[in-house]
Amino acid sequence: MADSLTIALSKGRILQETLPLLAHAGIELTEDPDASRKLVLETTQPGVKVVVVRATDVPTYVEHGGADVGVAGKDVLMEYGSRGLYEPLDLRIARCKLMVAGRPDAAQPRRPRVATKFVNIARRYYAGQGRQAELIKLYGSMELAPLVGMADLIVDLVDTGNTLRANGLEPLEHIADISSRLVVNKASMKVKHRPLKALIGQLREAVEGGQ
Ligand code: PRT
Ligand code: MG
Repeated sequence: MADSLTIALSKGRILQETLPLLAHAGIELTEDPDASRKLVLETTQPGVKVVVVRATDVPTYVEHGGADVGVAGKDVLMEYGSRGLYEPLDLRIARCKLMVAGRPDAAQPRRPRVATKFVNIARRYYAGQGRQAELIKLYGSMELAPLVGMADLIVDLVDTGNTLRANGLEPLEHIADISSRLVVNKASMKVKHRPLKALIGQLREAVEGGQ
């Protein structure tokens, strides 16, 4: 029982990019997650399960013991506030940048309206710079807000920049470099120290091997 582990992952790029790292640790899914509607997936290691949750729910599952470990973007962790979690390893996957973006030549008011799903990050960023901003919370498609005149700026993740460009926006200020991190439940780290230490070690090896 002490060797059982539950791993929280989100579907999409985090699942896809984490699976090769887990394979290096000898953990492989026994069924195709894309072909399955199951939320609990068995693996080739008896006792080791993968649970599939929303990306923004990963820290909650891990902090509250719904999973022993998880993989979450640094953006999600910065927004969540990850004091209740250990963050032992940068997996260097799902990399992108958190940026302020807007129309290339728009004059900015002294107190711009900033639309974002990252309101905590944006609040800290503007406060840290001693600048004012009116934050508007959205849950997706932030790029739309400046186009319909609802916001002057957005704070969003940028990878290739194609999404911004397609909407007549450009990156203006860099807030943080983002990659996904392994997070661990604090109680699990004590109670399941041996299997977790082994897992973290093998994942570190996979990351450093450039997998
Ligand atoms: O989709 P869902 O609402 O379920 O959740 P989610 O959007 O949080 O999950 P998902 O799987 O889309 O993203 C999970 C994690 O991947 C994020 O928390 C980031 O840490 C990381 N990541 C890496 C990205 C990107 N790259 C990325 N490009 N997450 C989102 N994007 C989006 C971005 O928001 C924008 O809409 O892609 C668009 C920009 O991409 P480019 O290439 O056009 O610049
Ligand atoms: Mg998404």
